[in-house]
Amino acid sequence: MWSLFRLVESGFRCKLIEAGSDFGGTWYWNRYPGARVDTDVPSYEFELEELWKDWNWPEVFPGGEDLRAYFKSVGQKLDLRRHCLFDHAVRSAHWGEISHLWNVTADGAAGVYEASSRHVIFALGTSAQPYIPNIKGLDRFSGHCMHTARWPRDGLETRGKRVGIIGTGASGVQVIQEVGPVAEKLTVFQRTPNLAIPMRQRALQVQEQTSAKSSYPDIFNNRHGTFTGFSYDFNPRKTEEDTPEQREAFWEGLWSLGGFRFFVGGYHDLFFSKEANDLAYAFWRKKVSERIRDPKKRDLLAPAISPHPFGAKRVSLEQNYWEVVCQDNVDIVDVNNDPIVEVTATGVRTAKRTYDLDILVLATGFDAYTGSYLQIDIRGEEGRTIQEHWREGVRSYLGTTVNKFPNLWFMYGPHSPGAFSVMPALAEVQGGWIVDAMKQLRAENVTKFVARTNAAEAYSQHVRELAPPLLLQAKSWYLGANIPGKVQGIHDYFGGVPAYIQELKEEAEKGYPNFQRARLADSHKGEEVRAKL
Ligand code: N01
Repeated sequence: MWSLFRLVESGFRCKLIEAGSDFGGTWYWNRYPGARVDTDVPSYEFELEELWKDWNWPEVFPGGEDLRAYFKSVGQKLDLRRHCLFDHAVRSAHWGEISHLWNVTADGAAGVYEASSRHVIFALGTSAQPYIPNIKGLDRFSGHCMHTARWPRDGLETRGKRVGIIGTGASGVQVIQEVGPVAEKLTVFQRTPNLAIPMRQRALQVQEQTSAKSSYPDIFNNRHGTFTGFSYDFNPRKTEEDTPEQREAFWEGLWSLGGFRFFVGGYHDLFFSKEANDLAYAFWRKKVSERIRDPKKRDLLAPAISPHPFGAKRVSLEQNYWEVVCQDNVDIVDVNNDPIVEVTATGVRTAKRTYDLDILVLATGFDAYTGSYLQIDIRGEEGRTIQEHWREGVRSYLGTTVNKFPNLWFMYGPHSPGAFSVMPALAEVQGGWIVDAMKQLRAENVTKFVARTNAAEAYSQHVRELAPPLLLQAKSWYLGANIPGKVQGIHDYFGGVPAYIQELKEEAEKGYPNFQRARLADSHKGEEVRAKL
C-alpha cells in the first residue's frame, strides 16, 4: 500500500494486483480466532499524519478485525482503491529484453488480466505461502480442516467442539488461547514448545491516544534508530557483565513491561553467547513454570533443557497461554514421543492412540520469504527463472532487487530485516527507496536497471556473515528449515534496521554504482504503447 501511495504521488501510472478481495495482506488472510499483531501501536502504523491524526485503536496489540479496518481506512484516505485489481493472483511475469518491459499475467474469476509495465514490485509478504505438512490421510478428514491462514471468512464455531491443533508457533499459540476456553476438548499436537513471553495487552482510550499524538512523529522516527525498529533496543551490556542480582532485576523489569522486550530488548549477546542464552532461558523457564501447575505439562512446555537457543525460533507473545494449556479440557501430545501416524475420517491417529475431532487446525506455518515467489513464473534476462536463480539459495542486492532480473523490485522478502522489524516502517523504508530510485531512472530516461552480479554475490555473502551463530542452531522458518527439501540459508538481514537503512542510503547517494543501466533503443520505443496500466 505504501509503495502504491508513493508511486501514485510521484505520478507513475500503476496497478496493484492483489489475490485477496481487499487490503490488509496478512491480516486479510489470517482470520483465525485470536489473530492479532504483536507489535504495539502506534509503532504498527504508517507515519503519514493524515492516516493517524483521527485514527484510534481499542487495544495496544490490535486484533485482526481492527487491523483490517485500519488498512481499509488507509486505502480510502489515500484513494488507492482505484489503482487496485483485487481477486487476481499473479501467475507470471516475464522480462522483455527488447521492450524493457515486464509482461505480467494474473488469474481472476472473470479471466486473465494482462499488462506490460516498465517496473514490477513484488510485495508478497514474508509469510504468505501456507505450509501444509504431508500427513497421511489429511484429505480423508470429514470434519473441518484448514490452515490458520485459510480460516473460513465467515468464521467457524469452535464452542463445544472437539478441536485438534497441529503446531505451536505464533499462530498456534493465538488459536489455542481462544479455542481452549470454549472447546469441549482441545488436543494440541506439539513438536517444539513455544518459548512465549508476556504480551501485556491493555485497552486504549481515545483520550490517551489524543494526548499522545504530539509525540507520534518522534515515535515513528525512532523506528529507524533501534535494531528492530521497536521503541526499545538491545542492552549494550553483555549478560555476564551484570551480577546475578542485577540481571534478575533487569529481566524482571522487561518481563513486567511485556512485548518483545525480554527478547530484543535484553542483553545484546543473547544470539552470540551460549552461556548468555542459557541464562536467559533459565529465567524464562523459571517465570513460566510458576504459571504451569501441572508437572507433566510443565516438562513438555518448559523443559529443563532448552529445545533450541532462546530466540532462534520466533518467540511469541502470549496473554493467558500457560493457563489455557493447563485447563483440564486441553491435552498436549508430544509428537516427538507419540508421532502422528495418519489423519482418519474422524480424527488423528498417533502411534499410541486415536483422537476423535470435529475440527483440525493446521497451524503449521509458511514457506517463508521465497515460497510466494516460487509459485509465480518469474523470468528475467535470457528467460532465466527465479526458481533457477535461487536454486542454490537466495541471492539479492540490498534485499530489494535481484541480479539478472532488471526493473524487478521486492519488499519484505529475503535479505531485508523483515522478520526482525516493524512491518509498516519497513514498507516505508523499502517502498520509499524503490520509488525514489524509479523517479531517478525516469528522470534519466533509463529503461533497464539491474543489480550487478558481483554486487549481489557480495551483498548475499555479507548477509550470511551478519547472522549470529546461535540463530543457526534451530530448525526454524528463518532458515527455511521448516520446509522439507528447501535449500536452507540466511534469509534475514541481521545488521539491524539502522545499518540496513544506511546501506540503502549510501547506494542512492552514490548514484546507484552497483547497478547497470541502459536506455531503450529508439527503434524499440514503440513497444511502450503496449503498456496497459
Ligand atoms: O508458523 P511457525 P506460524 N507435525 O512456522 C509445527 C508470523 N505471525 O504460522 O517448530 C507437527 O512459526 C512447527 O513445529 P516445529 C510470525 O512471524 C505473526 O505459527 O517445526 N508439527 C511449529 O510449531 C510467525 O513467526 C503473528 O517443530 C508441525 C508450527 O507447526 C510466522 O508468522 C501471528 C509439523 C509452525 O509454526 C509463522 O508463524 C501469527 C508437523 N508435520 C503469525 N509441521 C503475530 O504478529 C509444522 N509443525 C502475532
